[in-house]
Amino acid sequence: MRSLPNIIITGTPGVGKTTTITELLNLAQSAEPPIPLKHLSINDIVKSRDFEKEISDGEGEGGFIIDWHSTAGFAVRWVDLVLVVRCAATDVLYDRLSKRGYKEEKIQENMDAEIFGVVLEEAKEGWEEEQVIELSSVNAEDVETNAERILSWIKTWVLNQQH
Ligand code: DAT
Repeated sequence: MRSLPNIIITGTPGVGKTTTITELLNLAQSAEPPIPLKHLSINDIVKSRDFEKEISDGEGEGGFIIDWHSTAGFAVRWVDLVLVVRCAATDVLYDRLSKRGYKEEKIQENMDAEIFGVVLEEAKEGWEEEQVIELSSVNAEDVETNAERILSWIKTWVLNQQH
């Protein structure tokens, strides 16, 4: 049994996954006692390493916060919670993707995926309803609120494991 949950933070590119995880890790580090979470950015490792191995090797300890725009390819048993970050404000999402230098076609593709909730539907196909949670991330305040919520879920998960 893991001592910390593994969590996927997923969602369309630009919704705020990495920003939320950065804030979460800051909060976890300054918690008393600190909670040793590990940011696993699939973007950064997918080309060079076998990410399945990375997660399954760490299965005993847990605490992986997986940052990826899809839940496809992850074994359901590895992941305790799937958090789907959403940005319903399409103008805001458009600006974020455009600042990233995405071409118009790629922006539209991602906007459509966000509007139709593609990532959320995919997550619901794999995990139980109570394991899949949507988090709205439109403004800076949302980042903090969402990170605090995630940390409190992690603490609750740990307590539940002990009983
Ligand atoms: P993702 O990891 O989902 O691709 P990101 O965390 O890199 O997205 O965020 C993309 C950009 O949008 C980045 O410049 C930070 C900004 N951003 C994300 N979420 C935000 C929020 N809730 N409020 C304000 N800016 C946000």
